Amino acid sequence: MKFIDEIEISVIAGNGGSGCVSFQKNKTRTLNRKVPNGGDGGKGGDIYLVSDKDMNDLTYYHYHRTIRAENGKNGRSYLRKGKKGKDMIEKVPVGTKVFDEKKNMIMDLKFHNQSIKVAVGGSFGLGNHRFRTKRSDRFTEGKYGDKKKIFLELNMIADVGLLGMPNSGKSSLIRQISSAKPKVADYPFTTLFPHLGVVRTEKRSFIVADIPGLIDGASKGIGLGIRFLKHLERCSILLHVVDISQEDTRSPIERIKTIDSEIISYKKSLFEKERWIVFNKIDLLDEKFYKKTVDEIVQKISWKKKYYSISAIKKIGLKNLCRDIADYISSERTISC
Ligand SMILES: Nc1nc2c(ncn2[C@@H]2O[C@H](COP(=O)(O)OP(=O)(O)OP(=O)(O)O)[C@@H](O)[C@H]2O)c(=O)[nH]1
Ligand SMILES: [Mg+2]
Repeated sequence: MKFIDEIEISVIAGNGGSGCVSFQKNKTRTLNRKVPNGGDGGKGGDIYLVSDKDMNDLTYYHYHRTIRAENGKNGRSYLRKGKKGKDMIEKVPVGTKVFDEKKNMIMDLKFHNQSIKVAVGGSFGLGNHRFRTKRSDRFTEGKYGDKKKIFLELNMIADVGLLGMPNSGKSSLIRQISSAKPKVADYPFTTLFPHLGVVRTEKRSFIVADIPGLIDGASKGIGLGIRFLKHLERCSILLHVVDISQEDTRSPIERIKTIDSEIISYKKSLFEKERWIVFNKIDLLDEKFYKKTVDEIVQKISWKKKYYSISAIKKIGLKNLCRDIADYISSERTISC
């Protein structure tokens, strides 16, 4: 299965139909002149992109690299206008940025049902009835429609982004709290591309993004993570999921620092986002032990922001976490309004 979040496509709008040259039949032959009655052509179809919340990625365009709109039809006799070419309306996921050939952004489709005209159909030609000079056989041709390349880049729109090492339980968490059902398994890199899930709380709903795990060197392109970090750039909060039970060669503190340094190397603005630590898999540890461990970690790394102890599998601490996220998002929206 593919996940495509960047692609170049060609858009070819419809050509305008040409005007017609025709003359009215003069049955009585009383008039010694021809009356022009050729109709105008039809305009070429335009191409629009419309954001749709039900589209996940840009994979559709991998199989549809060229989008064409219909040509306008030529005009006909008796002043009949040629049919307008049908517009082409294609869906893109919410969060798609549209760039022109020179890579200048022309639109950021941030909300559901926003649209942009990316190629304009050619204008129609005029029939000879427009040129009412004597015995006129003048007409004009329809114009070519736009033909160009555009670039689409998806930056998913989510309120909350899940970050962490592979196997820390990010997908297990999103499965428990939201509608998303990414695969969960006991090996690294189970998640290969981002998933979005909607979480519904009493107060409000919010969207969570689960991305593949990050490892050492992610910011230099090692593993899968870096490629997908851009999907967290629009989030209000990042949740750094840490496996507290893991008997790894590295301590949880070292693992936290690894992720921190990867995020900072990727982009400072991402590092400066509101970020909470979520210590997961507490069901595998004795209560006293995990509390002591968590206290030690937050002290040693001088963590000043929020942190939570949860078990994604046993659903411990999830309600509290989701309630706080809903509160945070609501307060942030109020401030920014
Ligand atoms: N005991 C226990 N196991 C958990 C918990 N959360 C996740 N797991 C297990 O940890 C393993 C990894 O979980 P995933 O949710 O796939 O981890 P991930 O962070 O999405 O991993 P990647 O997609 O590889 O980055 C699975 O075997 C889960 O069943 C938990 O709270 N308790
Ligand atoms: Mg996963």
